[in-house]
Amino acid sequence: MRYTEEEIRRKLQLYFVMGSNNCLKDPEIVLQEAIDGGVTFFQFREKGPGAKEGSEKIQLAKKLQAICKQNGVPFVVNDDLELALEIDADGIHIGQEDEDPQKVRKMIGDRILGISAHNLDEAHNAITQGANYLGVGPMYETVTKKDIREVKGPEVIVEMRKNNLTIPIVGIGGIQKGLIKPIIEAGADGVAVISAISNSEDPREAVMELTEEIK
Ligand code: TZP
Ligand code: MG
Repeated sequence: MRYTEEEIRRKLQLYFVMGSNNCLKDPEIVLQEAIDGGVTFFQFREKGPGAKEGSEKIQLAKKLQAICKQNGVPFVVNDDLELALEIDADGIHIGQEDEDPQKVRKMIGDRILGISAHNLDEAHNAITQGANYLGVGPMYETVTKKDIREVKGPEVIVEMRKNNLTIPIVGIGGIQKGLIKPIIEAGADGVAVISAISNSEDPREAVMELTEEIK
């Protein structure tokens, strides 16, 4: 592993997920400000309406990766194995409907593999298939992602911890200021957010406010 399990766990504290269409201003500026505020992990998720493709997507990925590198923030790519390997990302995040995790693990070697899990069964499977961390959600209602599963809240993380799953976990989905405590108390190592940071006029300030709730 390039990152140990405990390093991943610690870095997951405030996990920023972002693509260009989530941003109110230049994504490079949003990411830099978010990192200045204390973001500890980053996922490049370039999808949905107006998302960049081909060489434009690669160029943006490289720019955001460079910002992460300068700041010691792990950089993972959402569901694009080819891109992750081409730019030598720190890892990849895949959903239940994406590529086969075992195939992905073979391709990425010891890079970070994050898998979305919505219930205990999916969590068990993801761990068996080599996940390094789980993204669990949606915690709350969100408008950022259209094809989401049923909202189960932080309780689904409680269930995973009760069943002795010790893998690093972040809660995701609809997480805004004031909603973080129940997720951490449920046993999550951190929270993953898009709009709470990317839709803020002041991403740095937004991150500082969110971080305050995790500590
Ligand atoms: N996966 C489950 S919910 C979600 C993703 C990518 C969207 C999270 O966005 P937001 O704005 O933090 O609710
Ligand atoms: Mg996906």
